[in-house]
Amino acid sequence: MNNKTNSATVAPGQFTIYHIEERRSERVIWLLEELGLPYTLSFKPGDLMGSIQLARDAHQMAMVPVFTDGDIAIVESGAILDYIMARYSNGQLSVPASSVDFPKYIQWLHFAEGSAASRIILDFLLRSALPEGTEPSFIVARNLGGARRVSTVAENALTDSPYFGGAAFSAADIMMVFPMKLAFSWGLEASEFPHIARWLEAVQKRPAYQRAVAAGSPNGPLPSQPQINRKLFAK
Ligand SMILES: N[C@@H](CCC(=O)N[C@@H](CS)C(=O)NCC(=O)O)C(=O)O
Repeated sequence: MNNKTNSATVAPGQFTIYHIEERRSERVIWLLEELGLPYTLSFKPGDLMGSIQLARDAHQMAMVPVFTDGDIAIVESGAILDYIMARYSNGQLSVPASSVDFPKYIQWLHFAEGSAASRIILDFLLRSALPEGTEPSFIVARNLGGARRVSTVAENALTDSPYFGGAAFSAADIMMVFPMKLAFSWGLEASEFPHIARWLEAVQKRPAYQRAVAAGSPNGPLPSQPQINRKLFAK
């Protein structure tokens, strides 16, 4: 654990995940645990800036996840999941283009970062920055409520489907957990989104998820940060 990769000498198929506890890099750990593929984690438990520095040494973007496979270093968690599945999963955890579930799968695989995470985080930042009692401008008002909007679409998708990718658990679910947990942690009520709550509980019970959390958060859950208003999305 926590080895730095010497990219000049590592053979393809030897994976390193640059990680920060409870962040998007957990997706990559989870996928590799589901697939039973070995990996090395590079991070400094409890040291956010130390972990970012390790990521910066691996990729100029200096964010996590960075994924290295031999000499290859790539960023973007969705692209990393696609890369791993395309090269190493033999079809596991993806949905073939010929399946009736393919449109759902491909939409949610990309929605997770493209719309869900980005709108939830923007909503949170706008609410955090808006002084109390201030009337938001038109453009700010248009973007407030993004968390509820994307969560409502996700909730509706799960009314007739156990998983985001349709009938079976897939990489689309691995991608969607991060933004949905974020929305709940910032105040969206599970009672208002019962299908998401049911799905979150089910997928987080998976043994591979449990192993990913144990590996990625060896000191247990991060302490809560009192400076973050965790109820910003409450009605
Ligand atoms: N869309 C990217 C987002 C990556 C991202 O923003 N990662 C965060 C942690 S979850 C990060 O590294 N933040 C540190 C920074 O940007 O300085 C992905 O899905 O990989």
